[in-house]
Order: sequence, then C-alpha cells, then structure tokens
Amino acid sequence: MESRSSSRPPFSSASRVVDLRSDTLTAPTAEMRHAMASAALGDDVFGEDPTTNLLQERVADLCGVEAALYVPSGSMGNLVSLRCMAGPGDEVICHADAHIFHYEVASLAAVAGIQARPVPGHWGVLDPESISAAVRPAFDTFPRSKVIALENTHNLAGGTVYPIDDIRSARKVADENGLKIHMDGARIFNASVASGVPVSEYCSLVDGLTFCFSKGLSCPVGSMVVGSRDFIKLAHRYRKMHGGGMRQTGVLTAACLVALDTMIDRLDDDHANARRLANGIKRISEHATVPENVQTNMVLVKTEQLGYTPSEFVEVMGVEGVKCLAYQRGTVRMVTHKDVSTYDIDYALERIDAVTR
Ligand code: TLP
Repeated sequence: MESRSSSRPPFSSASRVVDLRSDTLTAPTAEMRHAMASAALGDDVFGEDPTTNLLQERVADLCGVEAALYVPSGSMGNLVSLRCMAGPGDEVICHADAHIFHYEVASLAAVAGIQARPVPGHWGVLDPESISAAVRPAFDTFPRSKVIALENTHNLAGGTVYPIDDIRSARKVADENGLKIHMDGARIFNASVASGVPVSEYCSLVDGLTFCFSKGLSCPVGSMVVGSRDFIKLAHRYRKMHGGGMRQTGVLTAACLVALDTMIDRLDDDHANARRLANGIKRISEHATVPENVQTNMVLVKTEQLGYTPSEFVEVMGVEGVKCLAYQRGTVRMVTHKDVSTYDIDYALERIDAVTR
C-alpha cells in the first residue's frame, strides 16, 4: 500500500496530547505526593528507613514470600536477581523476545558475565519441549544452564499474560534439570488483575520475581525483588555492588505504599481502555491489531494495514497529538494507563480515523 504520510505537515497543531508511549509516563497522585512529603525516613543502606522496611514487609506478605527488596529499576531488579541465580559462564534460557534480551543494554553479558539463551515462543510463552531442548548437557565445553527466565506480562508480545499452567510446565522442566526460575513480572499486577491469579500464586511457582512500581502502578521510581530470605540477602549484596544502595528511600517508597492500596484494582480500567482502543482500530481496519485479543494494557498496531510504516505512523499521530512508539515487526505500541481516560481513547480513535481516511 502506498504511504500516506508525505502530504501531512511535520509539526503538531493538536491542542490536546494523549501519550500512549508507555505506562512508565504515569505521574504520582496527590495522595502519593503527600505521603512522599511526610514520610518517616532513615538511611536504607543501614537498613534503617522505616517506610522502606514497611514496604518490603508488606510486599513480602502480599507475595506470600519470605522477603522483598526495593531496587531503583526493573532493569536492576532483573540483573540482580539473575546474578543471584547464575554467574560468569552460566546461561539463562529466555524467550527470544524477552525484555532482558532486547532492552537492558546486554547487562546480563556485560555486567554479570551471563549468557542469554534465547528460545522462540508463542506470544511470549515458551513451550516446555523448547525449554528442555535448550538445557545444556553437563559437559565442560558448554555453558552451564542455570535459570529459566519468564516474562509476565510479556512486553514485546503486546502485554500477554503467561498462563499459569504454562508456568507450572516450566517449573516441572526446571525441577527435572536443577534450574531456577526468574520471573520478570514488571507488570505482574496487570497479569494478576487480568487472569484472576493472585500474585502470590505466581510467586509460589518461581524462585524470584521482579515487579515495577513505576509503570501502571504510577509511582515515580522503584521496583521490587521478592523471594526467599537467603535469595534476598544475596540480592541485597548485588544491589550494593551495582550501585543500587540508596539512602533515605522512604521519600520514594511512601508512594509505593499508597500504590498498594490504590493502584492495583484500577488496572482493570486500563485494560478496558486498551480493549476499547483495539476494538475501535479494528472497526477502522479489521486486522490492524495483534495479538487477536488484547489481554492487558497494550495494543500493537500493524501500521501497514493503515497505510503507514511504523515510524511514519508515529510521526503522523504525533502531529495529531497522539504519541505512540514504533515497535518490532511492523507494529506501533500503544499503552493505556492512569493518565489516559476513556475520552482520550475516543480522541485517539477519532484522530486515527482522520489520518486513515
Ligand atoms: N519497559 C519499558 C521499555 O524499556 C520498553 C516500557 O516502556 O515498557 N521488564 C519489562 C517487561 C519491561 O517492560 C521493562 C520496562 C523493564 C523490565 C525495565 O524496567 P525499568 O525501566 O524500570 O528498568
């Protein structure tokens, strides 16, 4: 199809901006800001920040695990967790589209000396046979297989939920081969709200899980690593080694405590908005969204179906005041979140309709 973009002006005349690039854009609520300003503080490297200690206890409780650790980012949470489970010369089996493989600056290899073993999967899910086939035989010349890394929800697959039965199958392969399981659960609450599976059930099937407060939960900074007491003790050491030891973290973790009370159930609204967006786009062009059904808060748009390349579509929509990100395999990603209303979705749909007429 011939591109439609050349006839449009390269500047934004839009009076309204709807930012669908990521749920990381969410700003803290007034309640969070108030809690941050009045938080009780101490030096967290000494383990003396009362607000952070409370958060870590509450998160461990919620996840049904022994302990939890606050870290600056999801990327550090993944790196520290995997470094606890593997070391130089070891291998982590992951989905070929895993965030740890594509979007974390090769930190596994560059910082931890760990090799990723990417395995193709289906919408973010690995089948047990492919995992088994990727496990190395015990022989001196091979890297040592140590960990299976799963991502839930799966970012590049469009926010898909890792089905609980598939996690059980991965657990079986892990146990048969003496491997650990790490879950990159950056958006684990989206997965839980969408599937009805409690986060504690996900945690019960893995050896460690990282989730983010700085995405749909709307906090300005921070992620958690959760697992056994021994695992978290080691994670504490690697957090410090990677420069993640922070001082009066209560200023930040106060927002996370508010998020636990106010931000989880409302993720349902984001999912409903994502479905509304996808259904609206399908009305414009039936096969323009993937996967078939939106599961959480992401919509991947196959822009060729709308007459644009991904980068053209991003530019054209930017002019209309609707921001989105060019993604892989000819798609653009649109993410719904707290700071995007149903009216914003309808506005975005109206603009998509206008540029594709
Ligand atoms: N993902 C970001 C970008 O890096 C793409 C986004 O906007 O979605 N795991 C997953 C599954 C993630 O989606 C992300 C962030 C991370 C880890 C890293 O978290 P941060 O950004 O806190 O280091």
